Amino acid sequence: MQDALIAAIREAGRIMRGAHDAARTVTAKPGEANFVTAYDVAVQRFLFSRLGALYPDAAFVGEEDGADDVARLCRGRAFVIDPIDGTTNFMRGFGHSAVSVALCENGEVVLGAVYDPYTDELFYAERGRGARLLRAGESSALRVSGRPLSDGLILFGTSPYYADTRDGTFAAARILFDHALDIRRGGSAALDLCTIAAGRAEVFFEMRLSPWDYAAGMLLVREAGGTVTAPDGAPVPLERPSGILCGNPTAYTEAAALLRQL
Ligand code: 2AM
Ligand code: CA
Repeated sequence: MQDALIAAIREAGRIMRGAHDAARTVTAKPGEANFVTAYDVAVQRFLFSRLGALYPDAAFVGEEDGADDVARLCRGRAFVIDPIDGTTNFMRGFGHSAVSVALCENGEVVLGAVYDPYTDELFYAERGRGARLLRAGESSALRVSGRPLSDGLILFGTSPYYADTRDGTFAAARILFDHALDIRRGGSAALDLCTIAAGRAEVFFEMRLSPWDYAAGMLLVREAGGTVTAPDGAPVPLERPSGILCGNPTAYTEAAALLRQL
């Protein structure tokens, strides 16, 4: 079953990778910097149909289906899918976007997979069984780094479609930058979470995201030994949008203390 699921996600990534006319298929969704391409819709349809055949008892919630049914993620089995996380990068040919798939059971994420078709890296976790990186036919364990904040790379997202988060975002970025090695802004929350899980950076935050952006990556960070909460330390819900603060346990604790000062 897992092999078939992983094969479906890789195939979804190939659909993305094969897009050479993405910019021409863009339509705007409500809100600033909120776009959808024909590929977002096609990849989501492909995954709903392929995974629906593999898991006939599961419900499906996706970024592009318009039906705001995230409450469904807390009942029974349900997939939550972002067909292309990092759509703005995808439209511009920036080469940093991913397919994100999470399986939830009664409000808990039990499986998370994020595939970057540009690097061919597939980040995979099952609850209680650790997180792995599958690449070029090899599988290796994912582990967060042990670096403190002072030696840390900080990843963040700007939630550009929500004007009310801007001051808080840049105040947080500034205070973390002052206490860390440097900052990065990549444009795909799912890949940011995987970058923390892989120990390539130390802290990630974004003030407002949707469950399809973070469900899979959140499990990956936790299974790799990291800590994930909302920016104020509260638990992250699955049934509504939330901010995210995560990192290796040491850097997370230091970052959370700094954000409490704001
Ligand atoms: P997307 O590309 O799938 O839309 C960038 O700041 C991160 O925020 C990306 O992971 C992006 O995902 C996500 N994002 C974009 N628009 C959003 C919206 N309206 N609500 C929540 N998250 C969004
Ligand atoms: Ca998306």
